[in-house]
Order: sequence, then C-alpha cells, then structure tokens
Amino acid sequence: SELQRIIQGIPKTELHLHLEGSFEPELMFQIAKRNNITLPYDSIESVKEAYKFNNLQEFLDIYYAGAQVLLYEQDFFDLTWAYLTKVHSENVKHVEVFFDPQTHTERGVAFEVVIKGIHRALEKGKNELHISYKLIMSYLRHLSEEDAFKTLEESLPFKDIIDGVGLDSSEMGNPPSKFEKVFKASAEQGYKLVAHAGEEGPADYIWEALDILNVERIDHGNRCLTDETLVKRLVDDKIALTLCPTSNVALKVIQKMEEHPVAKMLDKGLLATIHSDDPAYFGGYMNENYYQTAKALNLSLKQIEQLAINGFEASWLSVASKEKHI
Ligand code: ES4
Ligand code: ZN
Repeated sequence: SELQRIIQGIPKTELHLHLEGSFEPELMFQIAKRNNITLPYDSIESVKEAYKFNNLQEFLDIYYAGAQVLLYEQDFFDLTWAYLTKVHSENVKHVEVFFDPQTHTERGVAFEVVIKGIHRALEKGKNELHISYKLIMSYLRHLSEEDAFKTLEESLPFKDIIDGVGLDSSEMGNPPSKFEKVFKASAEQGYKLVAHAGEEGPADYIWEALDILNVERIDHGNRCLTDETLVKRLVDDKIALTLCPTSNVALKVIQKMEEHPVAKMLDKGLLATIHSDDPAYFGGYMNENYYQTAKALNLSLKQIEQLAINGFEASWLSVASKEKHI
C-alpha cells in the first residue's frame, strides 16, 4: 500500500531488539541440525503453532528454549547477520541491539564465543550494509544481582565493543531496585544504562529505573500514562520510551493495536519511538511495527516521521551523525 511504501522510504533506527528474539525458525532448524540438537518441534509450522502467548513469561520460556541451540561463534554470527540483512532491506540505518549473555553462559557457552560472533556480524554490517551499531548487554532480572555482577566481570575484556547495559526478562516481582549496585558498577565502567520497565510492571518500576538505576532510556514504558507526575518527568528530562507495538499485542500488554498508547504519548510530548523487540516470535520487524501502528491509530505522516526522528534523537549516535539522518 501507499502507507507501506512511505514507511519503507523513511530512514529508521532500531533501539529495542533482542538478538535472540530475531532467531527465525528456519535458521533455528538449520543450526540445530548442524549442532546435533533435537528441537521439541517437528516442523516450522509446529514452531509457529507454539508461538501463542498469554503473557511475557509464556513467551520467555519459549524464547530461552530456542536459544539453546546456539553453541558456537558461527551460530551467533549467523543469528546477527540474518537480522542485519533483514533490517537492511527495511531501510534501517542504525541499530542498538541487546544480547543476553546469561542465557548462554548459564549453559556453558563462553561469553567470548557469544560476543565474538555477534561483533563480527555487526562489523560486517557496518562495512557492507552501512548500518552503524551499538551493542547492549542485558542482565536477566529473574536471576540474582550477584549473577549480574559475574556477567559484568566477564564483559570487561570486551568493554570497548559494549556500549551499554540493559535489564530484561521477567518484570513482575523483579523491580529495578534489585539491581541498584550492579548498575552503579556498570556506569563506573563507562557503560550507558537502559532498562525494561513498565511493560507488565507498574509505573513505580519506571520511577525506580530512573531514580535508582539512573537509566537514560526506558524500554517499553507503556504504563507511564497511569502517572501524570511521571509523564512530566519523562518529558522534562527527554527520556525516550522504546515502544514495541506488535510485541505488546502478542504478549497481551494491550488487547488490540487500536489501544496502543503511542499516539497519546506523542500528544503529551514524550520522546516515543517504535521498535520490534523479538520479531521472529511476534511476527514483525521495523516496517511492520510502524505499519500496524500507523494503520490502527490512524497516525498522520507527521506523526510517523516524528517517531522515526525520535529514534535517531534517542540513539547514542553523535550529534553530527544524528543530523545526517534527521
Ligand atoms: C523481552 Cl518483550 C521482553 N520483555 C522483557 N524481556 C525480554 N527479553 C526478550 N524480550
Ligand atoms: Zn524487550
């Protein structure tokens, strides 16, 4: 459609993407086969059949299971490269991607194996596809802070290629405050800070991410609209919210796309942006997220462009690089 053509043409940035969540079933089967691992699915159709979720935890259980087939540096390279070629075709110019080291180190895969594969693909993407990148290491919030400290320690030899740390996985019952010390220590190592907050959890978790962890972006943040004082704080401090509309529908954070808060957020002057989260599981990369949102909420061209501009604004690109894109 005309709307799809317009969205395709807009230069975009991806700021909320879990590499393990870009693991398409076809590649999963291919890697499982060469690593002699049996998947609990007998076909690609039965995988897709399993991708029906009622909440975040039901998704996470399947997402961690899928990641089990990733063993070698080449596996992490292939995963990352497949993602980059996909978003290159969608006119994405810059990515800031998450990886979950603990999902792999817990299974005995070395931190070094994970990051070397990812980094080699990101460099190839920069050179051959002209996609610039930043890399964010996410701590799993269902694990202990001590475990996150171990991960921070393991990351230090690769400090130069890691730009920031994030916080993901099961939100309810695992508030940001649980990770106060490790976020402070991460900042002292020079890492930038972001955290998932207010996806399923309450506005209080967003406050904690801001005031206790000192993050500079909030991943999701849907629930901020329940707290006017919080909205004012986010607007005044230009804290970006990296929203993921198809993820929100797939995980029943909202009941249907028409209920997505992004239009309201733009009206309130929030620095809202749109991203894809776990596209292999939720069925939409960047353009599909823009398209479904624009269609359901009847966004104007100006609003669509604002979302893309906000993405570059909220990115960790230099001011000069931002200006080139906007
Ligand atoms: C995630 Cl959608 C979402 N929320 C929290 N943690 C995650 N890890 C991967 N996707
Ligand atoms: Zn996420």
